[in-house]
Amino acid sequence: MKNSKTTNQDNSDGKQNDLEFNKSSAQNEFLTTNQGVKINDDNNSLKSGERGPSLLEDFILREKITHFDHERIPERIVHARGSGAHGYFELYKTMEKYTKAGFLNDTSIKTPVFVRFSTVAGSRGSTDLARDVRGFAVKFYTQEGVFDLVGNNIPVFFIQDAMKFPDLIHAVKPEPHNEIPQAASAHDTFWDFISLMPESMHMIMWVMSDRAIPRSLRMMEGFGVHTFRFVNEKNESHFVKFHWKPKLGTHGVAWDEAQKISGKNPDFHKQDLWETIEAGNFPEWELGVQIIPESDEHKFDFDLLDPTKLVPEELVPVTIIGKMVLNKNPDNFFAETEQIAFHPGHIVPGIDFTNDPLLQGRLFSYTDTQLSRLGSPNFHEIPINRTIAPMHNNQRDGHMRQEIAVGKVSYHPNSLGGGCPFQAKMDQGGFVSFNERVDAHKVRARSKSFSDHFSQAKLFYSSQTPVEQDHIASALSFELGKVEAISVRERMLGLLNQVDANLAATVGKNLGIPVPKDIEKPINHGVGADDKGTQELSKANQNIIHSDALSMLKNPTLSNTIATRQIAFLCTEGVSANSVKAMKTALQNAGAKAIIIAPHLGTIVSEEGTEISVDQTYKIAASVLFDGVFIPAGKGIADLSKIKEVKEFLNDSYHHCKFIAAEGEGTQIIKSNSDIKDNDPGVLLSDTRSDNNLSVSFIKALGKHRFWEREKTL
Ligand code: HDE
Repeated sequence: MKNSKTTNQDNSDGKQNDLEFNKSSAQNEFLTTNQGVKINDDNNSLKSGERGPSLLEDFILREKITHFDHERIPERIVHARGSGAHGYFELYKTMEKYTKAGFLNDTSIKTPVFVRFSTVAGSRGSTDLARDVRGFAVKFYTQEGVFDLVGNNIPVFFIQDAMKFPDLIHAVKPEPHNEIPQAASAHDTFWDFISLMPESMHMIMWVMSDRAIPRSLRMMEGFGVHTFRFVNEKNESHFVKFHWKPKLGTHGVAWDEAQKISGKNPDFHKQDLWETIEAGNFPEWELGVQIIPESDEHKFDFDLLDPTKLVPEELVPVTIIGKMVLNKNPDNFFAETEQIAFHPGHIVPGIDFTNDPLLQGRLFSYTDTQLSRLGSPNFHEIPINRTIAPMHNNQRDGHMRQEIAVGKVSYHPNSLGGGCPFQAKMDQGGFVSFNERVDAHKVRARSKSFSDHFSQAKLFYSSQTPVEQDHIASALSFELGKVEAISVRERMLGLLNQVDANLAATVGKNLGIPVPKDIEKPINHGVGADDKGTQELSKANQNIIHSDALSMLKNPTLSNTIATRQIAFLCTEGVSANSVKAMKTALQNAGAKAIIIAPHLGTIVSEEGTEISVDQTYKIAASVLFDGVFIPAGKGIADLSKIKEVKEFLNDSYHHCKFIAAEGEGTQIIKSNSDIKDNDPGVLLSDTRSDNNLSVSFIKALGKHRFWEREKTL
């Protein structure tokens, strides 16, 4: 029954209760075995005499060790490294013109969600700051069943057909003979594969950009990647692309910084997400859709079914329809973040698939993978995976079945069970696939309309600012510099040359090899046999050579907020408490956090004689873990020059293009550092103590995130 679609029911509570039911706490309880027998001694195994052999009959020891032996489950074959959070989705305006999905029709419904962010290539224990695509998977617990939007932070993908996915992943994972390198694409097998797959060039531009090294999971865009369908009550279909736009803007870090963060704090993103949610600074994203009428399917000079292409926002604007707020950390990482099972095939009435051949392959893969990862077709019964919609069917048994299905009828049709459970008609909320007409020959081929691999790679590259283009060239030089096979490097230069000749020349110079004149023919994937693709596309975006939305620095939705940014205050005994307080208050009022760093923990005594609590020492703190740095005034501040970590801190901040501010005596620390140019516009100095103008300009500067222009002077 389509029962509660129009009711104003707070579903977030519904899900919480469902999960609550499975929670356990040992507070004020006896220790027991799994069978509920109270344990008298949990420190000693049962032995034949105090110094004798352990006895096989020790059911308590055996139960404990056996359970321990099986605590690990296989990690995800891709996206193993992840961080998750609970939250909710709220709709701003009804989308009923396009879709009948209840949670996208009724603005009074608050839909609970669980989101899992991930890297792709690394193992479960790998670093957060690997250069990689980030998974952005959202499970909506809607009143009509579970809808999973299993996307990435990049709107396109490496390959066009599911057939190539195992090859792509084999190529990027550590090389099989020596299991090196972990969580990195900078190695021969990855670039060998890519150099033979021109269709990956658009995605490669994104992965070599700073999108692949985000500052925070909270500062990434998300994309559904494939074209999906919205289907309305009249059974009309529109194509739809999904976008998540972060309220905090989209920001990356410097590559050298990413590598250092991986050493200083490999859990940087996981911890950042956890701590901001604990602090009540709930991250938010707005959900946007690009909607394309069925009649416009062939209007573009790319194919909507090709997952290596995006629809430029200049051609089809993104309409913002709602927001997602993440407001609760999981209680148990394993039970929730690890056991959650996403699937692009989890859709609800009103949403449907297209024939994107990558999406079609995914529709098989995700149930299949849970069978080996979670071990049973009953993974939907794990609390985090349960639907909040009523669930009844004739599926039975299997490993670890939780439900006790009563009665003898487990088949349809039946008369002995009164015909229950009933099939739902379409107007009762039954899912009916969109009745797309398909009339074609059975072929193993790729559509001709998929064969332009470079136009959008060029569009992406040319839409970047010069700084962003430099970062792409540096990333490619790093990655290909780690490749040993010269032939692979050469082949890559040939492909890059088709994106941008200057880019290829810069990378070639760094690699010490000329850009090859004869470009190797791309591998032929059997393009051209499909009848649909032979249609002439009408080249609607031929004129788009620039799209600001593709650049992180020019993106019109760029946010200048400094909310939740971490600013390091370099302090020591004799620092001015007034100077610290004035800047700290100004930053806090703007939503940022001041972290007091000093030679020792506990408290330091200020110039004014008051005590200041210390958050971190110079042994723990590192510039790469902060967004900006401030050196306060104070008679004792000159002592900072005696602390060797301070120089490293400031130099790293400077090299990573962070904004640096100092006032009063603090300015001397900058002026005496020969590695820092004190006339650099990103270095803000003031001789005045507790300078209000300084804090105003520092906050404004921090809102720009980085002073990337400095790179030219380094
Ligand atoms: Fe996935 N992918 N994928 N993928 N994917 C998995 O499913 C797969 C693809 C994505 O946080 C696996 O439960 C195939 C595109 C995310 O749990 C697996 C193909 C996009 C996550 C799988 C793709 C994604 C996965 C591994 C090509 C962006 C993590 C464990 C046909 C739109 C979800 C699992 C989480 C996870 C297969 C391509 C996103 C093996 C076969 C394109 C965010 O089933």
